[in-house]
Amino acid sequence: MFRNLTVFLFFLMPFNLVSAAMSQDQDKTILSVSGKISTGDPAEFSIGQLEALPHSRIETSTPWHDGKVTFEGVLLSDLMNQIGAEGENAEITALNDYRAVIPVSDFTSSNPLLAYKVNGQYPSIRDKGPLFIIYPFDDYPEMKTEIFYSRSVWQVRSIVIE
Ligand SMILES: Nc1nc2c(c(=O)[nH]1)N[C@H]1C(S)=C(S)[C@@H](COP(=O)(O)O)O[C@H]1N2
Ligand SMILES: [Mo]
Repeated sequence: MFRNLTVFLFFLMPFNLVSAAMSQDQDKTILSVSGKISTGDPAEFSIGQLEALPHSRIETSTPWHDGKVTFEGVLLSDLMNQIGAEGENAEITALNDYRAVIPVSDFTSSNPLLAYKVNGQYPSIRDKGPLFIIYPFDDYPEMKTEIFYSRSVWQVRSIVIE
C-alpha cells in the first residue's frame, strides 16, 4: 500500500512531528537584512516570510544555466520597501563570503529579483540556492556585462544597507 517509505513513516509520526518536518525549511531564517532600515534590525526572513511578500517572476537566460530559466521571488525594490530601507548601497554577502555592492538605485532601474525558486523548485545550496539575485538580462541586453554578472550573487546570506 505504501510504496514510498517516507510517506509510510509520516503516517507513523505524531502530527506535530509531521508538521515540523514539513515546515522546518520554510521557517528557518536564511536571510538577514541590517543597516539603514526602519524595521527591527536585523530584519530576518525565512522562505515562508519571503513568500508572504509581493511575488514576482523573471524568465531569462543567464551565464550559469542552459536555456531560459524561470526565477520566482521578491523584487529587491519590494523587499526594501517592506523594511523601510534608505541608503545608497546594499552590500550583499553570500554563504561562501563572496561580497558584492549593489547601488540601491539598481533596485528601481533594473528590477533585480531575490529568487527563492528556480524552474519551480527551491534550489539547494549545491544548486546556488537558497537565494539568488538575478537581473532580467534578456529584457535589458545592456546588462549582459561583468558589472551586472558580479552583482548576481547566489547563495545570498545577508544584506547590509549603507
Ligand atoms: N555566491 C557567489 N556569487 C557570485 C560569485 C561568487 O563567487 N559567489 N561570483 C560573481 C561574479 S564576480 C561573477 S562575474 C559571476 C561569476 O560567474 P561564474 O563563476 O559562472 O563565471 O557570479 C557572481 N556571483
Ligand atoms: Mo566577475
